[in-house]
Amino acid sequence: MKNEYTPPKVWVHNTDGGNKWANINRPVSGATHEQALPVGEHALQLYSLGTPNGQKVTILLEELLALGIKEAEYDAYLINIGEAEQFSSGFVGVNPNSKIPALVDKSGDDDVNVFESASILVHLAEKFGQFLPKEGAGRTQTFNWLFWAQGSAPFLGGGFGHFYAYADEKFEYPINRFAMEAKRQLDVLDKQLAQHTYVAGEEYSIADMAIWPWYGNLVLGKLYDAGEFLQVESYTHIMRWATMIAEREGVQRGRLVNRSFGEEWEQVPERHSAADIDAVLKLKP
Ligand SMILES: N[C@@H](CCC(=O)N[C@@H](CS)C(=O)NCC(=O)O)C(=O)O
Repeated sequence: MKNEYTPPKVWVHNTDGGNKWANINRPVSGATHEQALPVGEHALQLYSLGTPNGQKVTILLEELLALGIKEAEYDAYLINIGEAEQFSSGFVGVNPNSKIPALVDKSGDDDVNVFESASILVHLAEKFGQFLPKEGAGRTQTFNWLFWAQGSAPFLGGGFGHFYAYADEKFEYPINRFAMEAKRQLDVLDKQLAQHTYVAGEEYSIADMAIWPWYGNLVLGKLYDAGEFLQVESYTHIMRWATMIAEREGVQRGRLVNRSFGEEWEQVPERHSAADIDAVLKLKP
């Protein structure tokens, strides 16, 4: 394929020609404006959006609440990344990396800021003693797959999803490269799920909660509309697992939180109590 672009000697930030998603980023970090974050009444304050990375955390919180753990009650505020809200001074104060999800745990003497979705999952799983084995091979296996998700999903989202679904122009080279990697990852996961009920073994864990929002949503046709292109039906073990996880009440509730897109019955932009989700689920056809 002919390369039409010759990189200049020094890269220059060019905002022409990008789409909405290309243009929200800058080559520097830090706040662009002064704006404090809202704070609710619960010990856990979540600042997020219902993308796959955001869903990981709200699924875990709803699973903890489903177990009857009242200390897992949380306020979830919407951070609209399309409107640059991740660059407010308040958000940057919690997460210097300006990406959702971010959590403030106010349960102790000092507030604890937690960012990176996997760090939030581990923080909450350890705090409440759930969904992460306390020791041994099961704990390591859970971490293996949790970190697999953190390392792999950016190729699915930032790579395949960006070029296949979001980029205004479709380029063969990056779509080919990232489709191949997405299918390789799906094959890795399919083979693991051929041997085990859940991703990290026979127990449901934070590894499933990290992986389902990306790879589960993808095979169930809820991400990028790429099912036919990637032939997702052929990953029968992922399909079995994705369908089983989708039936969990905690997952059905958690995936709606901080969602401001999709069907009306799927949107719970802010959550302060169970009633916020109940009210929206009543609209489900
Ligand atoms: N590795 C991070 C990735 C988080 C991430 O990429 N968040 C995206 C939304 S899914 C975001 O906030 N993007 C805003 C931006 O890039 O400015 C995590 O797992 O928490």
